[in-house]
Amino acid sequence: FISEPKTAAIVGCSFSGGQPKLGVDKGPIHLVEAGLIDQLAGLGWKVKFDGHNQFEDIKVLDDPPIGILKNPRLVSRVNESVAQVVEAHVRNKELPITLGGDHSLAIGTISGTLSVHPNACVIWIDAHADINTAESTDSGNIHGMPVSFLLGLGSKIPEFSWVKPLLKAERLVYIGLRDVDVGEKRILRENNIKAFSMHDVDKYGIGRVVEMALDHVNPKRDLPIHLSFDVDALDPSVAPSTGTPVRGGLTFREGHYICEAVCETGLLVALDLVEVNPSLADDASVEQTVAVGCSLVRSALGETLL
Ligand code: EXY
Ligand code: MN
Ligand code: MN
Ligand code: MN
Repeated sequence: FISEPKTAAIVGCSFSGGQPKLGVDKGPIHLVEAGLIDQLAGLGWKVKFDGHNQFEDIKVLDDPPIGILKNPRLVSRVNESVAQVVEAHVRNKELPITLGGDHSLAIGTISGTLSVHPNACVIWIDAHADINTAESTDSGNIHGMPVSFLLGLGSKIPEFSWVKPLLKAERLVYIGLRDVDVGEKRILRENNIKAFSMHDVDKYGIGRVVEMALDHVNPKRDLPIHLSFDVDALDPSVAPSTGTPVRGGLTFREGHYICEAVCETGLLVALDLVEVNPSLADDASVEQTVAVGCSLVRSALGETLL
């Protein structure tokens, strides 16, 4: 799907409005300062980067909760803008690499991908299912909800009416889950959504899990893939600087294996790397998490394949 020479477009999204902890908006700055662009260029990619998106032009002066949803207007408008940017890159046959920022940004990135490739599948790597609806959320943090918006589940919030339910449940698969709310488990069951938890990773091994995940969403290996990677899928010993760490996560190699296997399909059309929060740990942990983030992106772009 990507034309030669392959072009990647870095979409740095300094955004934290989908959750309450400051600092996650600094994730993209740290990833780029760590040398990500040169690293990708070193792999033979043409890399476009026109500065971090700070969304300064999006002014939401009054943003009271809708129900218990926090910052709903800001999250909506930022994502509408992200969707346009991602859509333009995908249309242009460039690979958008969205650096977060919190995972609410996937409302925009996946909307952008699906508006160009309606048949694309989504591989969601996360400790969490991020599928709460306006009814089921306990926290009101929209980074715990993007998938329900994309599937069109739960009551409709007029503020988000631009989000079209373009994602079909059978084109979505999760890997890495281990902290899923009771209401989310019901939503996964009722909508027949395929999810591989850490229990499955232990039971089958990551190789088999990725194969089963691809067999489910992409049985003929002919559909475009959007990979949305939340660093909290990794074990906190591997990626400590993140807002909602959960122990018992993916090892360094398991995380990289997923990126390599997706790269190997040749079907990747968009990548998100989100929830790196450089404010939440000591310097060494921040450096480690940022380095792992860069390394995952490189793997998705072919570094570790011979
Ligand atoms: N399920 C919880 C909630 O809805 O608030 C926790 C969500 C954490 C989401 C992080 C980004 O993956
Ligand atoms: Mn997430
Ligand atoms: Mn998560
Ligand atoms: Mn909860």
